[in-house]
Amino acid sequence: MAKQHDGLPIPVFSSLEPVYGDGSPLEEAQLRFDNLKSKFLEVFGHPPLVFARSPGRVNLIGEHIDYEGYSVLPMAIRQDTIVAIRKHDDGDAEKVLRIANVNDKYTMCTYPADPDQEINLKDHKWGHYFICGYKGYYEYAKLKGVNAGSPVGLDVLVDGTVPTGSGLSSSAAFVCSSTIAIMAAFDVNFPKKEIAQLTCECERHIGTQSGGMDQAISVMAKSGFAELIDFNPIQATDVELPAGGIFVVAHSLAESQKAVTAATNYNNRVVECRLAAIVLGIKLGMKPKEAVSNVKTLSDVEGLCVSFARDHGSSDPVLAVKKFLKEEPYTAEEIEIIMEEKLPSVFGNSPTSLDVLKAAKNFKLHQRAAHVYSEARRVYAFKDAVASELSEEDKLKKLGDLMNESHYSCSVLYECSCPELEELVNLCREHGAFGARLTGAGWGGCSVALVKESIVPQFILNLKERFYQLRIDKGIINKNDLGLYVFASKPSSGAAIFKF
Ligand code: NG1
Repeated sequence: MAKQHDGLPIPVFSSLEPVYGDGSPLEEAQLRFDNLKSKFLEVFGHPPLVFARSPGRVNLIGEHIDYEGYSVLPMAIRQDTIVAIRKHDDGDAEKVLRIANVNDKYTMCTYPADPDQEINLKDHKWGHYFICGYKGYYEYAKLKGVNAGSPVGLDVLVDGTVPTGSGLSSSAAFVCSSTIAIMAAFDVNFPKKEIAQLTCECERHIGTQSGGMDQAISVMAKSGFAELIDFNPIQATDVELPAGGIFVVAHSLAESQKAVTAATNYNNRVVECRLAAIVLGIKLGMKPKEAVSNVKTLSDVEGLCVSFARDHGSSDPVLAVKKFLKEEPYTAEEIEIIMEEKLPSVFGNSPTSLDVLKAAKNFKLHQRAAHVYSEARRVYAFKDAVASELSEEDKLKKLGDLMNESHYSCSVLYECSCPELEELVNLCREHGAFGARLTGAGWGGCSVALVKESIVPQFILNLKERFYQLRIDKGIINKNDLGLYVFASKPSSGAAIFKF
């Protein structure tokens, strides 16, 4: 394991090579930057002042546990979002944020240059993600005592290559590159781990109660390494993956609209985990009032669960889940009796949680807690296997097994898979992957498979034939775009600022 680098500020480069390497990735990047410069001039009548880029990510293991306080193990991918920005002068009359995109699908969004503006969640617009970063910058500057000056207008042009709704964190790539571009425009830089924390918090303005993994890896990734990301406080530790294995990412072509489905999917699980934690706390001896006010996540009651397990000759918190949480879904009334409090009053200060309560019929506390505790352990088992004395082949097999177990838990206990993902994961295994699983929030999006390097081209060909051909024939995707949907990925580098 290499030493930590997360206390350094975002690197500033005057050329593309340190981030994009050489050969065709560099040429591709050069084209994108040239296009951004000329389009910026065309749209705004001025050249951009500075650029920031932040990558998407693929999570290798540790799904839906970051918001419960547990460590996760993702790596950055090559696909990223680049934000070109220019700040207006203080004296300029028009105090407006103009956010344009190189992709015509996204029409220009304008917002007032007001850091205190509320984001209209009922009217979802792509530009809202920029406003998350904008609000976040001012909130953080205030917290740090940095004079952010009076708000001025900003011209912004965005170019993103992370597929949206794919579980590869296009949203975090956008929020992080936006925040860093704004900072760079104001000539401010902070340590990476502080920016990771700030971007995680500000992306919540979009209405998802996100955990922080995506922003953390996007900001702190290092080329050639996956990262073990810890929370509270956020930190990243390099993890060198075994040679001979490559991660292949494949899109299920089911788009997962996380912000739109938050009340029944993502935020629903966050709420269920909190309820499971409170009920466990009470069953393990806490007073209901104390549990309701102090227990926020399953990690808060893990100690109690482990003590219970120890008394029964184990160290596995799932033992307490099995003993104290019934498998049948709980009704709201059943939970309210245990908590001695009404659900809306427990979540009264969180409008997005109240939306969950309105939409939920019942709550699967046993299953969600069992997933979180077992998945948290798999992350460490994965990290330990990487560092172990096993042969390369045995290491890859062990990692593959852990990925398969993780998928089973996501699919059966956490119910965040979908038929297309199940089909894809099964095909990956059938065609020789050591292991395969859904990655990211799920309910659509991508799978990730660990594959022996020597079989990668054949493996991808098999997926094309068995999964994508049918979809090409039906006109769902274009044959020429296949490379966007299935690709092998090496760990890429994190956020950067470019001043040319
Ligand atoms: P996706 O939807 O894949 O970007 C989301 C969350 C993560 C994490 C994963 C599930 C955001 C920005 N990201 O990722 O924090 O909880 O789901 O492991 O909400």
